[in-house]
Amino acid sequence: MKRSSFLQRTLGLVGASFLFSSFSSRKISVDFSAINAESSPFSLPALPYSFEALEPSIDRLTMEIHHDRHHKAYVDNLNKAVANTPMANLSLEELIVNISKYPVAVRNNGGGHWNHSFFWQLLTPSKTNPSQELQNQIIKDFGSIENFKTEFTKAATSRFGSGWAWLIFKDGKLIISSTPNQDNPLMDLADIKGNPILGLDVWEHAYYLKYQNKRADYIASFWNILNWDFVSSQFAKVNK
Ligand code: MN3
Repeated sequence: MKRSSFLQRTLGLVGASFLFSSFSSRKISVDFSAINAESSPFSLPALPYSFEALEPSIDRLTMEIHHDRHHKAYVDNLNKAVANTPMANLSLEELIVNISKYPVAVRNNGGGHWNHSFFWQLLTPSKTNPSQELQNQIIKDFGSIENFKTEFTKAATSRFGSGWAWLIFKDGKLIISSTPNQDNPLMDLADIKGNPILGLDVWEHAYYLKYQNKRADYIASFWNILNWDFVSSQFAKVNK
């Protein structure tokens, strides 16, 4: 399969699915296929909820700084890194899947833009549950939902320094992995490559104001605001 179709399958219909999902309260619908196909100049996507919507799990100020400053900086620095180079003509998807060819500033900031655009969709103030299809796969690969959460929490807790924990689908199986910095499993240089269906930002900037050094407490709260509808939609696209 061509890499572009691989990515389109992973992310292409997210925007459309949101329009008809339980997200009717969303103020703005983000079309992930548009983000994937975006090229320079890149832009900061709006959050699909208000800054305070995820309280008390994630506080308003953390969300505001995380989105308006950190994510914006990735976008701005990505634009600077590709300006006046042949990379300015490439889509975010094309940069990410061949990231080993490009400068480290593109890896860090392109990864930062992709990962955060993905992450905002993974959070919701609404109560959601995994689809039956996804539940079955989790039980098959991890024994139970609770055991999956335990294993994912271990990966997220033990990632040293800054990075991400991921749930990816690869060769018919769900696998937990983690990456350093702003790398992700779509990058050609990832240790474990695959389709991400869930990712958790464990950089201190994601939780330090409220949780200080207690990353485990942040991860425990994450399960309360995880958007299982989005994870399920991602899984449905890659499980074909
Ligand atoms: Mn972050």
